[in-house]
Amino acid sequence: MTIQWFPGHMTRAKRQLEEQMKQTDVIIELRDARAVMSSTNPLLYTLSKDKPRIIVLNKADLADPEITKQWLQYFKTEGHFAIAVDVLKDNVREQIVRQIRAVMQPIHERQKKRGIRPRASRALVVGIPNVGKSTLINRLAQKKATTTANKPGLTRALKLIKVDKEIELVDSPGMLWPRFEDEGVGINLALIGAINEEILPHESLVRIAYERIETLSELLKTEANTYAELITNYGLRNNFKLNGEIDIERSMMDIIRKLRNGKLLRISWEKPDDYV
Ligand SMILES: Nc1nc2c(ncn2[C@@H]2O[C@H](COP(=O)(O)OP(=O)(O)O)[C@@H](O)[C@H]2O)c(=O)[nH]1
Ligand SMILES: [Mg+2]
Repeated sequence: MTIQWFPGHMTRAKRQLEEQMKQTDVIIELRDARAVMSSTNPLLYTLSKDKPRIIVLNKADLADPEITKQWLQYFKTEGHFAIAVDVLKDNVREQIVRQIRAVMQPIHERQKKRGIRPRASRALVVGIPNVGKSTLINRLAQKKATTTANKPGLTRALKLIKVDKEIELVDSPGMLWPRFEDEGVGINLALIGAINEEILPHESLVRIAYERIETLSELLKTEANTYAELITNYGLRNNFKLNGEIDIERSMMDIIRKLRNGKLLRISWEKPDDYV
């Protein structure tokens, strides 16, 4: 599911995120391993200030494993904890629980020194649409019962899911909106299927993929010397017809869908070298 964003949506999402953030101790930031920089939003750091953060590069099964390794090294060098996973298959729960304990420990130590008994740590899963937030929440929660945090005052009570004795998870994910204002970001997000492709014509998306992937026509088992030829010949080969003519639109959509689903190759659209 892709969502169209309007300024009103963003304002509402920001307000909600601020509210969720106030009531959480640790942030689990999901990014897409195929577009690690494009799938975040710096606003998250403005809002979360110095809260401990766990970076999860999700959909690593679709990304280039070599580049994912480079990203993990990049975050390590930057002093951040990051893991790369396929949330659908990997056992992420254990890794994340262990890390939440680790980052919360010094905070709990300080509280104990001040005579405060630490309560269960509250974690918030944050990320752009379609990055895998709901899937991760389900994994962490293991269908555990939801409780409600009593919050006096005007704030709406936060629904919490018990992960274990010491960790609770905010029931609804923190929604980050994509940064459309940057064209490069928009392209990467369209290539991974995080945003509505209407932002970019399908033709541009196929052209960009054709320019970036040398072997694209081979992978599609279609002979072509230009991206336009690729679209036509691929439609022809698959017999995509509309009113007796080649259905160009269907041909383009099919290529894009295959790319997004990792049906052609494992690809990362951004690498750390682009950011040094
Ligand atoms: N290949 C792959 N697909 C994933 C992974 N995690 C989630 N998905 C798929 O991505 C889509 C969006 O996931 P969802 O959890 O609904 O994302 P949300 O919008 O952030 O809540 C779903 O079709 C998931 O099955 C992953 O690690 N690998
Ligand atoms: Mg969701």
